[in-house]
Amino acid sequence: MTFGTPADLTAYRERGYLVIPGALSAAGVDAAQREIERLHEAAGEGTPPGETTFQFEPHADVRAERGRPVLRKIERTDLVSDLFARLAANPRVLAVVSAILGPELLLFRSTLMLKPARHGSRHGLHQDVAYWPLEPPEMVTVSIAISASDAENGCIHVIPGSHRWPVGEWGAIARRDDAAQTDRRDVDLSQLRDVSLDAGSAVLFHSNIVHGSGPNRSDRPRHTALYAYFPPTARYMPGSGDPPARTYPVVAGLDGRASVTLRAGQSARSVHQRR
Ligand SMILES: O=C(O)CCC(=O)C(=O)O
Repeated sequence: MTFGTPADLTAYRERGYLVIPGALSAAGVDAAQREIERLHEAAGEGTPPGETTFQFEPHADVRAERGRPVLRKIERTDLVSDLFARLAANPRVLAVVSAILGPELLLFRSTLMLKPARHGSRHGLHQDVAYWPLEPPEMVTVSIAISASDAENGCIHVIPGSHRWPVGEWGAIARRDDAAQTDRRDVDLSQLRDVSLDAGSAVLFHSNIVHGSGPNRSDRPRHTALYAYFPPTARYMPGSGDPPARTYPVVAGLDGRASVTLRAGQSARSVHQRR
């Protein structure tokens, strides 16, 4: 099946998101699920040095269950897992992302969002660009379902078309299961749409779209591998909580270099040309 057709891109531009069926084969899903098991064991041994972080589920009443840590997410999976590093360059996903952002791509995030059975908490509504230090804020996130996801186990939900809204303030993202999806009064929650996915399918969304996810009230886990991509023209504009420089992996282009370190005001294009 071809992805990234003109019709797909028109749908993406209108709604701000697009489902990519079958990004991963059944064997690919099995391997990713086994890798998540392995990472849970690594998390039990403590967070490795560097940028990778294992974040425990803040709203679970236990830190571990049956000997396994109850994790909410793992950031910079590309540094601790060859499998999740390679998955960032999944050809079906990259075909669509490069049709939107261009052929040269860097990775802003490589994250596992984890919702163990009965534990994953609510992810409040937000726009990613409100938190990300890149200008212009034209990025694409892809969330690849490693387990089937639906409203019962806390799938992603989006407000179609909200990628055209101005960037707003959203408050806390990690929320208790019984908390509201947002504290904002001006957001019409009847517009929210659940994006159910089969294991191996993916949803690609604009970095300005209003989205979040529900709690996991089921006996099934809901795990997803999330990648955010940006083009080499985007400039690093650190806010007060950001480091003065950050190194980003290159996924495609820039003459095959592995990563680029950006200081305030720099883009990967300007740094690469100066080599
Ligand atoms: O996958 C989820 O549960 C939500 C992820 C999300 O909204 C984000 O990381 O920006």
